[in-house]
Amino acid sequence: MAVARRTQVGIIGAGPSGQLLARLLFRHGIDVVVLERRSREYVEGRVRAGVLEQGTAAVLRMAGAADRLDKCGHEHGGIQIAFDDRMARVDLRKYAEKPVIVYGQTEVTKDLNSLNEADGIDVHFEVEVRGLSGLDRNAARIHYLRDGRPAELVCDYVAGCDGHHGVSRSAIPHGFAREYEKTYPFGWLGVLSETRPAAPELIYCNSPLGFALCSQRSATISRNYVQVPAGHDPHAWSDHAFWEELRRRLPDAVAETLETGPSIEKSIAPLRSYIIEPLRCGRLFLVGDAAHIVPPTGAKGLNLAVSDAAMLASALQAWYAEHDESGIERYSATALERIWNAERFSWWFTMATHRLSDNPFDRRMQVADLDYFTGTDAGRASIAENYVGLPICNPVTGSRLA
Ligand code: FAS
Ligand code: PHB
Repeated sequence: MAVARRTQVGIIGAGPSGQLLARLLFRHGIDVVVLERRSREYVEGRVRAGVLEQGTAAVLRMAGAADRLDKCGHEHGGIQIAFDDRMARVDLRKYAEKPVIVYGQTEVTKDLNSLNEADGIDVHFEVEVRGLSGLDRNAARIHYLRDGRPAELVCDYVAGCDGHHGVSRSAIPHGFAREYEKTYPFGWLGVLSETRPAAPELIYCNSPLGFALCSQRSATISRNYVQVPAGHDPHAWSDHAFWEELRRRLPDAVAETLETGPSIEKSIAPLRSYIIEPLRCGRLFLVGDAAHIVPPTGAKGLNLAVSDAAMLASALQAWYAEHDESGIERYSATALERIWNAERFSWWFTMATHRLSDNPFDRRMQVADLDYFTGTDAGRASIAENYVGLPICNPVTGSRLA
């Protein structure tokens, strides 16, 4: 017999969007329950994003979850773009008046998990949500398995924070939503290593052999990527093969001083652009990767998950505090405006820096594109304002949230 529990907001997924949304709502006295299918160790062990926008840091401060970030995060005032045997710097402070912060997603997740546990927020790991019902009734129901036994969570609203491969989207009736998708014929082979970063700032590299990215987590931990064909097996790549390929793609001056070492983690992320519209279906709201996917080139995925969570939290706070429905009504349109901007930038930056074809014209167009965007004030300002992140808007007031 299913065990029914009641809460105000049921949250599916304890990734960054789910745990942050839970924290923002809890701190406004709203009752939440988070249901996560994986173990806490598994979730915290996933190596993903590395760059936070200032808006993301501001939202984490609002959630009381930025102490370690403010202590250990590294501000980066620029990024390097290497192409056509040259390297161009985009000065983020000059063209967008702010830096980005290098601080791994794993650290954000650990911070949120620890703080939510310390505050007694109702987070359940290793319980798998199987489906939703009642989205158009006076209460929604989340059906899940706990220790193999069926259970139900009855809630006013459901936040689908369950990532691209979650269940929440499947609860949307066929024909209700529109989906937009582009799958790229390549992925990113990423290696985490205890080696000195290749350079003080991130280097995005358009090489005739394919894209490469030199990123970092600290002064002693590097995160490097090379573009590989879709479907490659990360285990087919030895550490030596990875470092040699990365070295071949980097400018000589960087390759010569590259410090190599054993991989701590090695994985391949497929590249995809995806959006579903609208982000609301009755009592269900989609948040983060459950609603959209961007190629990681623009470092937007995690940052969009944070801005969605902040917007939905503001909307639900207005509803529970003043029965003001305006934010709930406007969450989807407000979030989608920022999401489409990030999708465009991530798509553009991917198409400009990755090996797309062997057609010499295509490559020459990429060089002309990067020449313009790194060689003019207008171009550099465009890259900078998108890379540091566009403002986060409050769907209730229409004013700037962060
Ligand atoms: P998440 O996918 O992080 O979390 C969803 C959670 O829901 C998961 O913990 C999952 O276990 C849980 N879940 C799913 N189905 C469930 C069910 N039925 N029941 C209960 N729980 C369920 N972004 C960047 O900016 N830079 C990067 O370099 C980068 N690299 C990435 C590499 C990979 C392999 C992936 C997949 C993503 C990467 N991203 C990157 C994007 C990533 O950071 C996401 O944007 C971010 O994790 C989104 O957070 P969430 O929306 O919380 O989704
Ligand atoms: C990372 O450090 O993992 C990272 C940084 C910037 C990106 C993507 C990934 O655009």
